[in-house]
Amino acid sequence: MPRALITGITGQDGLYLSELLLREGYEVYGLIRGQNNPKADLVAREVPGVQLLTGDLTDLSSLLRALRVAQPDEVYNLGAVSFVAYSWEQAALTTEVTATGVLNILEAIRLHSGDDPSRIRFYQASSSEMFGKVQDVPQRESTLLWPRSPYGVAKVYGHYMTINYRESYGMHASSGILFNHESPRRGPEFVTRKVSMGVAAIKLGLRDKLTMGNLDARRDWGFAGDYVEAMWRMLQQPTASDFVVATGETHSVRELLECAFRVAGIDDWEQHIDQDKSFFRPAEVDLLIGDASRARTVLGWKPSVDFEGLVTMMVEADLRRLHDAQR
Ligand code: NDP
Ligand code: GDR
Repeated sequence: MPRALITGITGQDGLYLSELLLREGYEVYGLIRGQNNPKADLVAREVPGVQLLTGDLTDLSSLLRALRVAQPDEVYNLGAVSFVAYSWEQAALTTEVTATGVLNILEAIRLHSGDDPSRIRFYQASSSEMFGKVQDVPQRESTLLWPRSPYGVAKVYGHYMTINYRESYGMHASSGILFNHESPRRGPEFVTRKVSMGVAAIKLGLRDKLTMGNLDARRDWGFAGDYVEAMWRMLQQPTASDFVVATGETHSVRELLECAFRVAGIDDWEQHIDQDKSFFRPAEVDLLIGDASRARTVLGWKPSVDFEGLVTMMVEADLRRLHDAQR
């Protein structure tokens, strides 16, 4: 039975990835931080079968302990301070977790593996946010990185450190440059979920307005369930490398709103939107669109849910959830 250790188990991707690995017959361990993390219940409810180990990406010895217990064949490093807007407010913490945390887990694997650092396969959750002020359209593996947020800068560090451990120690370390991926499990601070929850509340008459930031930003949005499949496929390759994972379609936040209100059967959507400067970012990433040809050719990966399907899935899930909560 293969064994996997996932950091960031309580997040959106941790839940989808552990479902996939359990389906594939893995023994799955998840790293959870804090002495009484309230999301432990969520993990137990959504993915029973995952075994939780206490640890933190900022604490090297806790990572070594987790590796000793889990004895994993594969490690997926999904843990991060992942909300871009927040990274300006806590840039040092973001650096500690999202950048130095990657070094800590790589170093823990190297120390734990003894003579053969390649025996544990490693996945790093890199991000399209590293492309920032984009230098190519669409963005691919070879596009110059130009991050625009403390989060993006931290991810660039983790990305290059992963490549460096691969080249220095022969580790099987791969980096997935994933574009935005969403789902009904997305955190409420991210724009797609903020919109799906807000639209559902407006539809059920629980509120009238949704306050947004920049409506012109464009993102390449896919479904998280598809993207964790790409992570897993990367670690099944004989050699490690880096892959862009994206749908190849881009939509603005305005189009996201139009689509979400349409799904809920509301036509006069602009009446329900306010804008507030506090939701704008000090430096914006205006346009992201990924070229996932390499993932398609080498991994045989392609997305199964399009933009309309994704927004429909999220709005319908929030309508159901709110409706049930009212009963
Ligand atoms: P989430 O924000 O949903 O989850 C982040 C996870 O990191 C949570 O489980 C959180 O734990 C954990 N975490 C935070 N701080 C620490 C720490 N100090 N030590 C250990 N774990 C910690 O993110 P997603 O699931 O959406 O994303 C997964 C990864 O992929 C992240 O690294 C993200 O940056 C990256 N990524 C995401 C994309 C997306 O569109 N979703 C696109 C590209 C990359 P807790 O619950 O305790 O806070
Ligand atoms: P992003 O996702 O920054 O791309 O990072 P987010 O959903 O937060 O923002 C997407 C775009 O929407 C604009 N926007 C708003 N965003 C939020 N959160 N709230 C608003 O009210 C709002 N109005 C407009 C933003 O300005 C931005 O342009 C996500 C995270 O999952 C990262 O961890 C990951 O690496 C990248 O995706 C790829």
